Amino acid sequence: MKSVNVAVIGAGVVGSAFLQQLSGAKSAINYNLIYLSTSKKAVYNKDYSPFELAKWSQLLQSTTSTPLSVEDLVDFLKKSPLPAILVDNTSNETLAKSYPLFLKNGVSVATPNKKAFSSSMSLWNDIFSADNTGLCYHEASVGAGLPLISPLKEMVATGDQVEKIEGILSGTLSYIFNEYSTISPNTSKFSDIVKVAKELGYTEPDPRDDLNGLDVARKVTILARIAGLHIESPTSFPVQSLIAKQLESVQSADEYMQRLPEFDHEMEKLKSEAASEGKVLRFIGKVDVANKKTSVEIAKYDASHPFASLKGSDNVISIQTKRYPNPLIIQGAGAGAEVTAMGVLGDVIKIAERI
Ligand code: NHO
Repeated sequence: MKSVNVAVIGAGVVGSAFLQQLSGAKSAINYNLIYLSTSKKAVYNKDYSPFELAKWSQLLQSTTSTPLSVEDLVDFLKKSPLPAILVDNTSNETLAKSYPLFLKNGVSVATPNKKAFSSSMSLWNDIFSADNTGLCYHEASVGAGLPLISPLKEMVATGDQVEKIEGILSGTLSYIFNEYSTISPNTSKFSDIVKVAKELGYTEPDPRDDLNGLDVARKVTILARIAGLHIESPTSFPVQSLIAKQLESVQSADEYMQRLPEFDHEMEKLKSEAASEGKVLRFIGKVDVANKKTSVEIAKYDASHPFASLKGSDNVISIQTKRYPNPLIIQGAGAGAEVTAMGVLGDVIKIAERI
């Protein structure tokens, strides 16, 4: 039976779900967990002997070892007697920037961390350099476990021409707009919906981290680059922020939430304008390949459009290509630990089959 060595960094929301799924993976390959770390602790054996997956939590609790530095981890994994896969379940930027080092040394990478793929173009080029001997897969960096990146890459690799990509790519903002702007008119206030989303744990602790549009901009950067556009960074194209100017500098999330109702009229105006045209508002990312334009903005959609009938925190993406003039629509849960971990484990299995 083929075996691979797996090193996992990060055991938070996604990391724990990933470890749980790894222990039950239905694959013809054997996955040895040989390294596991959080920001403070690490578990590993210098002789690469694997530890029992089901006990990962106790092992992390009882260990007194600290994480290896990036350089030491690269060294440890490149000398692994079996093919090695690094799973980055953090949102750490320094680690993301070190992927080329792992990949050049034959260590493959699977990750939901958007940072590496939406930072500078030179980092992107280093990650996907033909000289790398490791593979890098990042399906869960956009749309959690939804199959978006893999089919898009396949379209491009087989010579299709991507013309337009449009999508609702944030689970949080999907929920907020699906509740706020409905096909049958409602009287909900934007501030009330944000409050409920926060209470349900759908938003970041400070909802401004969702409402500033940067998370969507990072996802748009990734999709646009796969489609062939040179996007220097997620701040190099227009991104509409949903935070009122006056509330940008407010200190705490609590104060922001308290003052949010003062600005309900601004969104209300857009919502009633859309309703008078039989449309709904959605917060979308757009890539127009022919015109080399990308954007993140509020857009209006007819009640009959697939984006208008979206439910809960689902994501949806529409990909129009030369071969798919009627766009390919991919829709489903785009947020949550289970589906995100599934995307990461799916990548690990693909890598293991190919290395
Ligand atoms: P946590 O729960 O904060 O866990 C991070 C772990 O990394 C901790 O164990 C921490 O100790 C460790 N860590 C941090 N820095 C480290 C370092 N330098 N060295 C070693 N360990 C370090 O984070 P999450 O939520 O588990 O997220 C992990 C990654 O998955 C992030 O890159 C995140 O962006 C990505 N991700 C998470 C989710 C999610 O469900 N939480 C989703 C997608 C991607 O689809 C999900 C989602 O909800 C998306 C979004 N909220 C939306 O669309 O609305």
